[in-house]
Order: sequence, then structure tokens, then C-alpha cells
Amino acid sequence: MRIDIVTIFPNFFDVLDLSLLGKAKDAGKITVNIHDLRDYATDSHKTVDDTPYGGGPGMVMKPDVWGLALDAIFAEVDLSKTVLVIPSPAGEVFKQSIAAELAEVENIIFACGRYEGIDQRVFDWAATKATTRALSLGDYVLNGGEVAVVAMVEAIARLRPGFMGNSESVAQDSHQDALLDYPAYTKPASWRGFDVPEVLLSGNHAAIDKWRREQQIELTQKIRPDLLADS
Ligand code: 6GU
Repeated sequence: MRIDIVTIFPNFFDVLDLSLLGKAKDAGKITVNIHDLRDYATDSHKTVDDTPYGGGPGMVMKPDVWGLALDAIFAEVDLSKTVLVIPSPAGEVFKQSIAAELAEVENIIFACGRYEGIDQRVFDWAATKATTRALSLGDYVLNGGEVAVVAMVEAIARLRPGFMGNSESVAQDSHQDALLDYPAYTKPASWRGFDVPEVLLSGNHAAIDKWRREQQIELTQKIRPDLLADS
């Protein structure tokens, strides 16, 4: 899988070199290319934004600069196997099922814009070249798409075969089956007056499975009833 990220904050993505994702990159399972949008600016000030037509607050990112950045990446990939993701609070909410879909894609390009946005024509033009998806992390506003893209890349990358040490733990994750995870415990069996639930010490695997399932349903009903309504 090849991932390209276009941003005005390339250093933001240093975090992707850490932990599990760093391992997948090192093993060649995932190639991540970070592109500095300013490299595609054409004036000496490296301008990437301008005032909005029609007035209003904030600045809008220039279509000409974005066009050159995307031209360069588009030239290197098979566009029939490419999805362009536009992180935006106005997008479809990113969830596990979308992560699973994107984990099957050969090339993903993330176009990180500032909150006020990228000139709309960039998306309209890009949509004639590749599949495009506007995706939001959730119902709150961030300053730009970078934080959202780190989250999305991690959620997608860990679904790639061989990425996690234990592929069973992916299958058992919260949200994989639209239920929250059951609570986990390890030794000691008693800690600061709090005891591990008796059933987990019983060695009765059928009883343990049943208890865990009940916990999942109870927790989901209490904290995320919307997930039960969805399924
Ligand atoms: Cl993807 N971008 C911004 N700017 N804000 C967000 C978001 C994305 N997702 C939730 N809030």
C-alpha cells in the first residue's frame, strides 16, 4: 500500500515513524510519502492561500498550488487504484467500516487543508481523475486535517494483513462487530481492594465467552446505544 500525504506541516507526520506503524513502514508493507504543499507554490513567498471570493473570514487554499501538487502524485500512481481522501469536518464520519474499505486500496492520497478549506474546484477537478472521499473524524472542529489523517492512517494500516502481531486481536476489536470491547484484566487478581471478576478465574471458557458478550452488550447499550440501532 502506498500512502501520500500533502500538507503545509510535513513534520507533523514524524509521529507515523513511531511504534507499530514504523515497523510496517520498515518492513515495506506500507510506503508513506509526505509532500510539502509549499514546494508547489510558484511565488517567492511560497503563498498557498488567498482571501475568499464573496468575502468572509479566513483564507482559502489556492487551486493552482494544489493542482500542481496533485499532478505530481497522480503521475506516479495508477489512478484506477487510487482514492483521494479530503479530511474535512463537512465529510462523511470516518468509522471502522470505512477504514476496512480503505485498507483494501492500493494508493491513498490525503489532501490536508486548513479548516477554512481548499478551493472547491480542486475537488471537482480531482473527482474527474480518481475516486474522492471527504471524511471527518467526528463532530468537532480541528484547525486542519493533519490530526485526522494521523488517526485515519493508523486505523487503516493496522487492518493490513500481517500488520498486527496477533490478527485475532483485530477481529476482536471494538467496532469490528459494532459492539464495544469487553473490559480486560491481568494479574494480580486483587488490587487496591478491586477484584477481577470471578468468572475470569474459573477456567470455564464457555462461561467466560458468555460473560464477555454480556459485558459488550451492556456497555454498548449504556455508552453507545446508537451502535445497536445501526446494526
Ligand atoms: Cl477531517 N478536519 C477538520 N479541520 N476538523 C475536523 C475533522 C477534519 N474531523 C473532525 N473535525
